[in-house]
Amino acid sequence: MNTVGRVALVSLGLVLTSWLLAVRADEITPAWMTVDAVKRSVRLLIAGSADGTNGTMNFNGYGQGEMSVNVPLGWTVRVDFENKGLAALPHSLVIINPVTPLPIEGGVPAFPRALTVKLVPGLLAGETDSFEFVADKEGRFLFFCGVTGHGVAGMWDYLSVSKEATLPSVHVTRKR
Ligand SMILES: [Cu+2]
Repeated sequence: MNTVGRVALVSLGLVLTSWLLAVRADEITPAWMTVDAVKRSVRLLIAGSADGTNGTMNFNGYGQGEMSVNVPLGWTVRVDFENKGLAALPHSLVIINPVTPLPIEGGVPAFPRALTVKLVPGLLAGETDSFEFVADKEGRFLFFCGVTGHGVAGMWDYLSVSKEATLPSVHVTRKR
C-alpha cells in the first residue's frame, strides 16, 4: 500500500476510534451528585481511590478521562473530596486546564480556590477537604490529582462547563 493509502487508513481508524469512544459515553445519575436547580448549584462528592481502577488512582472509580462531569455556565460547584485510602496512597484534587504535557505534580487551578489543601503531598487515607467555585467560564477542564506522578499516571477526569447545558450531568465511557 502506498503512503497516501496508509495515511488515509490511519486517519479513518482515528475517526472511527473517536466516534466509538464518543458513543460509548453513557449518562449516569450517580448518588454522589446533588443538584439544586433553584440555587444553580451542584455538589459533588469526589472520592480519591474509590476502588481498584487504574491502580487505585481514580476519582469515584474513573481515571484516564473515563468520567466527564458537565456543568452549566455560571453554576456554583461545591466539591467534597475524600481520600478513600485504598492502597494507602495520598491524593488531592485540583481543577486545571487540559494542558499538554500534564503537570508531574501540583497544577494551577483554572478557577480561584478550586483545589484541596496539601495539593502535592496529598491528603492521607480518610482525610477530607472541600472547596467551592463558580463555573464562570466555558471550556473543558480536568479533575486532577496533584500528588507527584498521579496525574500523569491517569488520575484525572473531565469537567466541562457550557452554556448549552441546562442541568449538570455525568457521562462515563465505562460501566462500573
Ligand atoms: Cu492521587
